[in-house]
Amino acid sequence: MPAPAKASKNYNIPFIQGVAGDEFYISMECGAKAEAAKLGVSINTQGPQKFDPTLQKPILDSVAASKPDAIMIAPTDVTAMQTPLAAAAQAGIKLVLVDTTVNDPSIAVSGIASDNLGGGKAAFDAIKALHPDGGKILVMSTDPGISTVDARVKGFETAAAADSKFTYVGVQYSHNDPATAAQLTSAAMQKDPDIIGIFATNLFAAEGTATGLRQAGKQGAVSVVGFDAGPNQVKALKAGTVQALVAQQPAIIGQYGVDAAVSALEGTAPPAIVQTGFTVITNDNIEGAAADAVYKSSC
Ligand code: T6T
Repeated sequence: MPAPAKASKNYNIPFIQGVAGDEFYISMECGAKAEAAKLGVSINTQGPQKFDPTLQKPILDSVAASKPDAIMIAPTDVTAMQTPLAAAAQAGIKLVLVDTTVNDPSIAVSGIASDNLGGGKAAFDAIKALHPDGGKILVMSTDPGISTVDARVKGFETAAAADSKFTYVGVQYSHNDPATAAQLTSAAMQKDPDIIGIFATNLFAAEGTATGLRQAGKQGAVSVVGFDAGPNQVKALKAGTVQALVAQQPAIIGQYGVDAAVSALEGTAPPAIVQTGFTVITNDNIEGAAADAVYKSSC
């Protein structure tokens, strides 16, 4: 992502998170703020209390009504956020989609996201490395219609389908609620006690999956690979309740988001799509090469 020089004016670029209080989006905000300070522009962050388009849409509508120069946003649903975003673009606001996207991202000047499909495959590979003889595997996701987690599920499913040693028992949706993920995990273990691995597609799904396995008395017996690497996920990794984490680069997504917005405002079109990478964290690299990949709880 080409970084623009200092902005010609102090642009107002609000950042609307997928959900408030999530260390992934907090780390993104930290990266965005640091870049904004460098370029001389302003970032104000807000997010809904739940990862829910009915709560995010009013925030977007009121931010758009304040006529900012640009908006950086992680849309909470590919369909429900399309029309409100199109309206904001129509009003002349430059949109940058960070993390998640919508069905038709052409309303935005740029979209910056992890390689979520590749991350889903990496999660399967991590389970396979732990269980080379294969077995039953499950996915714990959040909600259908969220571009990121849907791509992770797809990447995982495609890799699993290509390996006949593994039996994929399907995906469960926990609505981004750890307690629901815990209940669904316990129920899945009752139905299929021989599950050997679970891929949890985000931070809250991973937290709940580990709890559910503990409640089912299966902690340690079933491998958990979780997307995201908040401080709690790292604690779970070190405690052995989770075996691997696929850490995204939220601070870089935030940094690139500001770069894209400023470039567009200064009249240079940023790349339409920017893909960022991920790091697979295990107990073998958490104290070394992967230590910096851990998300922040505050900037
Ligand atoms: O996994 C991230 C993000 O990429 C996803 O779109 C929603 O969940 C997280 O924010 C983690 O909670």
